Amino acid sequence: MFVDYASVVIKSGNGGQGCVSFHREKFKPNGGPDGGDGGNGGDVILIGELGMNSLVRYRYTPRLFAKNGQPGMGSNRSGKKGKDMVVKVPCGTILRNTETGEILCEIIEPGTSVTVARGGKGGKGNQHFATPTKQAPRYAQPGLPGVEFKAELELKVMADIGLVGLPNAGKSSLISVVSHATPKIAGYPFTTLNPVVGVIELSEFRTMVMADIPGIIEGASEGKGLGIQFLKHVERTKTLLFVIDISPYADTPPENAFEILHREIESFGHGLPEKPFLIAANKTDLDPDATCRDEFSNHIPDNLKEKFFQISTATREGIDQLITALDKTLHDDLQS
Ligand SMILES: Nc1nc2c(ncn2[C@@H]2O[C@H](COP(=O)(O)OP(=O)(O)OP(=O)(O)O)[C@@H](O)[C@H]2O)c(=O)[nH]1
Ligand SMILES: [Mg+2]
Repeated sequence: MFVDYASVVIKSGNGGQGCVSFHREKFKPNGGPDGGDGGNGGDVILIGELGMNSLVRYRYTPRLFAKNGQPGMGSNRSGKKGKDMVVKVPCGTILRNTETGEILCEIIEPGTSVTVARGGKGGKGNQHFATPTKQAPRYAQPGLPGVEFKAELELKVMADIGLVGLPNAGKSSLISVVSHATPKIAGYPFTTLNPVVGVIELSEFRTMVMADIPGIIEGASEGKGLGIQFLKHVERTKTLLFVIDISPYADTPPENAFEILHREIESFGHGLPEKPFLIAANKTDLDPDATCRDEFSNHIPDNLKEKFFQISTATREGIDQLITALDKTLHDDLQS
């Protein structure tokens, strides 16, 4: 199941109580105050996790509670800090306060961490309150309470490039050859059920992020197949890449596939039809004499010819040229 939404309760830990205690030792009456401080309560921290692509675990464990700080003890021993609650989330997750609707944070990069609820401060032990006139204070601070609120986690996959294609076109195969992503690949439709994100390494330490989403079929906008709700995951991408199976074994002729994809994107709207795009004609290894791809290419209007790339994820033919072109499209988009 792919879950891109979870209602949770966030609670940071309470600070531990400061301690009232006096030093005791044989033959040393009236030892001074030695009550230790309470430990601070644990924080609730969101952290972006590479390779995670669903919020499903928070449907089952919605209570994101950090631990309370331990109380202080005698002999100046401080209480332990409460354990933080580290909440791993997929990149592209936002956290919203349910009551106010305020967006508290957005995790974009893997490894980014944001403290969303700070633990209460531990109380000071009585050792801090001794004064020349009051050498035996019987007072220590209580710990401060943590914070608690209801919130919503919501995921929208973040990527530069969104792969759009019919089932079996080879979208997952493409992301697996250009990045370290390891999606499931198989020769039956709807192999991909959850969006998968892969990072493509370019020269000079630059990267671009690609999102593989489930296949779209004709009528998806009316709910056929897995529907088009997954297109919302490419809403935030800058460029779309239509992946089209041009092999003689394709279930749908490539020119029809291209039209279907365009129609479904139009029905979905949300800015997708206006996005720049490229077309990857995949599985050229199954078209050795180039008849299929030439025929498809003849159907492509002249003004789209420069967007047309022939690739094979099996032999890697044309992959480097495609990556270079995607990089350029992103670059041009940035400058415009
Ligand atoms: N010969 C050949 N087979 C390919 C190529 N690319 C993908 N395939 C095969 O096509 C089938 C479908 O590949 P996937 O990558 O799972 O396709 P998909 O578009 O992700 O499919 P869904 O997730 O179902 O939408 C698999 O059996 C792949 O091995 C290619 O370039 N050449
Ligand atoms: Mg797939």
